[in-house]
Amino acid sequence: MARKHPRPEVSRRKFLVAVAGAATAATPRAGNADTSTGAPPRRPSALPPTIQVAAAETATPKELPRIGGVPGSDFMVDVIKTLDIKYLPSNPASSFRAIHESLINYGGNKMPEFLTCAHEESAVGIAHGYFKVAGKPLMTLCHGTVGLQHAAMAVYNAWCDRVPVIIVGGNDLDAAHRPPGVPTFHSAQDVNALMRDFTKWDDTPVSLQHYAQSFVRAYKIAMTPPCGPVAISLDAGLQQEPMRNNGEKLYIPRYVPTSPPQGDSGAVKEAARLLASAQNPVIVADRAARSENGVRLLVQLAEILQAQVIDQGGRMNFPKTHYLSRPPTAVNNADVIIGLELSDFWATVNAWIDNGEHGIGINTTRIKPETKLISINSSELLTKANYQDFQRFQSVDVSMAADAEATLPALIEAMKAAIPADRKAPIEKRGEAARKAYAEARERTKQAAALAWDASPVSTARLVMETWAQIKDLDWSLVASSGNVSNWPNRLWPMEKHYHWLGASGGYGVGYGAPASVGAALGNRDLGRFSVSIQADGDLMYAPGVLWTAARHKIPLLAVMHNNRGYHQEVMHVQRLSNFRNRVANLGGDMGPLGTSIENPDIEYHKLAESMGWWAKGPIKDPAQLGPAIKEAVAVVKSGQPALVNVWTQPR
Ligand SMILES: Cc1ncc(C[n+]2csc(CCOP(=O)(O)OP(=O)(O)O)c2C)c(N)n1
Ligand SMILES: [Mg+2]
Repeated sequence: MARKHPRPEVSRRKFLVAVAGAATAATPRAGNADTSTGAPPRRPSALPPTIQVAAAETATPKELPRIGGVPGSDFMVDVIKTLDIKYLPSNPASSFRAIHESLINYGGNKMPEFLTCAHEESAVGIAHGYFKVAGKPLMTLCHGTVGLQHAAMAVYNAWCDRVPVIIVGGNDLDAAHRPPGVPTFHSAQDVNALMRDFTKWDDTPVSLQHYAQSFVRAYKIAMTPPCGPVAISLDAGLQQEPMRNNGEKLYIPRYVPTSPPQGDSGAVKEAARLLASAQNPVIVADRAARSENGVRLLVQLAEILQAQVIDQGGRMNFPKTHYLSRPPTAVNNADVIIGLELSDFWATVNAWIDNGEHGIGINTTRIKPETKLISINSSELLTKANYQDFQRFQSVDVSMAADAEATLPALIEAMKAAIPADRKAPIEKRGEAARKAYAEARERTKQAAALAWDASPVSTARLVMETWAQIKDLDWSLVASSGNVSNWPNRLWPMEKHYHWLGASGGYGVGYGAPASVGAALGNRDLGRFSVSIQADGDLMYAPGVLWTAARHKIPLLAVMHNNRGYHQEVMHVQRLSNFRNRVANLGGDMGPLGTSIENPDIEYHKLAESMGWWAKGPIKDPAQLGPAIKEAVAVVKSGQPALVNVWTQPR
């Protein structure tokens, strides 16, 4: 539309002169208050430029010097290209400007391709989600002190979730040569110290050859189970300077993957003996299956024993449609329990009840006193002191510091040899009982899901099942389920393939769901799969800028919102404390105790998403409108775009 009163064209040069003159005339002298109103003196909105600024903005710029030779950061790119790193989600910054320039110009922005991120936490979250689909790590570049501080929580989640991410932090080490001011604020003596407690390894290369070794080593360490994040500090000088002697015979070490640690043969035999003679063996898996093969192996082990399997869901370990799939209470009657990559064995066999008159919880056991415990857990090889992700100490009878998936073939073979002929019939009988229990449990779950089916706001079971109805015929992958929807997807969807469920954040740092979904959807995009996430409101608001990254880089993702207008978990915590203390919780006009609601004003997530290039719809409060809205969104996602449906839901 044409303006009613078009402004006259003002050239920049004339504009500067005009502003300078006006500002000089209008600038009141210090302390010169407007005596008529008593108001303090007003500063002009545009200050006159200094002579230097005016000269810089108006004079012909000086010829820039050209740096001769081959940039050090070009060699760094050569090193990166020997490894299989497809994307580089990152927020740009001067501390790594030299390698940034090499990556996009010398490296052609391929392997890796730069993905523009609005927050370092989003960049690491994207890498986290991507790995769980693709099985390959991504690298991110972070801006020294401030960028790494933003990234830290997401790195902690990756650490707890045993996911490799290569974090490269730009840093200007040379105090005598680095630019003063901002770059110095952003530099540190040891920038990796910030995340040393929750990275597997880190280094500060001081030469290009050192960089080549460190980078390949970092990749190798990150990818060796138990996997984990690694950090490399990247000196600005080393990136920026030309290679000395124009090459000085630098070499790039070859990457050869390390095979995962397998359980000791004696311990495997002992585990097989205990399981073979058990009356009621139970398998518990958390981060056990790293691949489709892991799922297959676990099914094999379970069927040989006709043992019930509890899938704690750190990964997609066991098909939910299998009759041996059981809820966590199945440990109660076990006489032998084998835990595979459990993040918390103590809480698997014990309970902590948030109750008790002295303000501390009560510990109780979930199992019989004589139950034998077996553990295969590679995390034992990765224990550090400060952060408490190793959880409470649990004594077990057979303990293997080994990778579960790598140990399963040997355990399966040992099982076959260990089961005596006269045990085969009772084992078969166990299977029959399990089929019956499984069918009954499914019926109970369906009945529970039907409760409040027509409620408005929408029940979480309805949210999850209306979503299911629209995706069930696609090659789908549930990339994240943030917030708490009473675990309905895992209870109701027929999850069978290893990418049907990717597990949660690891460290329970909220704000994982949105970026990890985008990262996982990126991996699925390249494999031709359909990605869907259940997106909580609280989770999205930590760093919603990742929505823009998804639209910018054409990452198809269906985000169905579990918008309960609150930090509902915290609603319950504060309410519970109010109850303990016999006080009425102060709601301050909201639904939950003060400080726990996300309403008044209600966030219009559909508009938020739309503003960043997503197709979006909402807020949907009437359950009857949900199916058609998701159907529309699915069509958009199939065309290659992200889509969000903002649904008002019940709390859980
Ligand atoms: C980084 C971080 N900050 C705070 C918390 C505490 N916390 C745990 S659950 C939760 C609520 C999250 O809200 P939402 O994602 O909407 O899920 P809901 O509980 O409402 O289903 C919060 C704030 C946390 N775990 N991580
Ligand atoms: Mg919420």
